[in-house]
Amino acid sequence: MDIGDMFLLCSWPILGGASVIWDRRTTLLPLAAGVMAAAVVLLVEPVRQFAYEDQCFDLGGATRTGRCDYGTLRASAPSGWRSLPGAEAQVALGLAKSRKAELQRLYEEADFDGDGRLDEAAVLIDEAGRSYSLFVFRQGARPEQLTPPRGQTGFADVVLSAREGDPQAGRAAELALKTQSGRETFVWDPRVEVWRPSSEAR
Ligand SMILES: [Ca+2]
Repeated sequence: MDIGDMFLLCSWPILGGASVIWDRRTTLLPLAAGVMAAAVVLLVEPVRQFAYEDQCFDLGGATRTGRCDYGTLRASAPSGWRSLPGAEAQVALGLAKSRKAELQRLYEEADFDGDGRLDEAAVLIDEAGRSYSLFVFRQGARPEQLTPPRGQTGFADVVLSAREGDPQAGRAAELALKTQSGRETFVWDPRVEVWRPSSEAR
């Protein structure tokens, strides 16, 4: 046995051990990567959900079963129209469904005419899915359509907001529809019981 054979004989256990470690590493590496990916998902998802709930709350909604909810229209929608949450409304109009769309506010509830009864306002979608329009449902009154039907263009940016009137402060109720091109405001005139439109540039 020469020096070369001696070296091979001595190094064999070392090489063998190294190969076992390497085999384990090749087996453990994907496992470790999987565990890390799962940990990231487990950490990121609650943070994402918390941010979504926070946004929903800031917009005046509440999350139910993980989705933002602004309330449901109790009044009967006029024939040919329906009230849908943001994401469903976007899909009905042929737009892509998205998490952001779930935060789109299309419903408001307040006492607009100051008679002590809660009234409702909603952006409704026509049954054919071709247009949307703003309606008000005051208790004891017929539904009022405040805007003409409009197509899907810019609908993803539409947001409804309302402000209850305060007769003591001389402030009338107001409905606002934020759109792509600006903000349309409708002010309640209690003397003649009509909504007066006024447009403001963004
Ligand atoms: Ca009322």
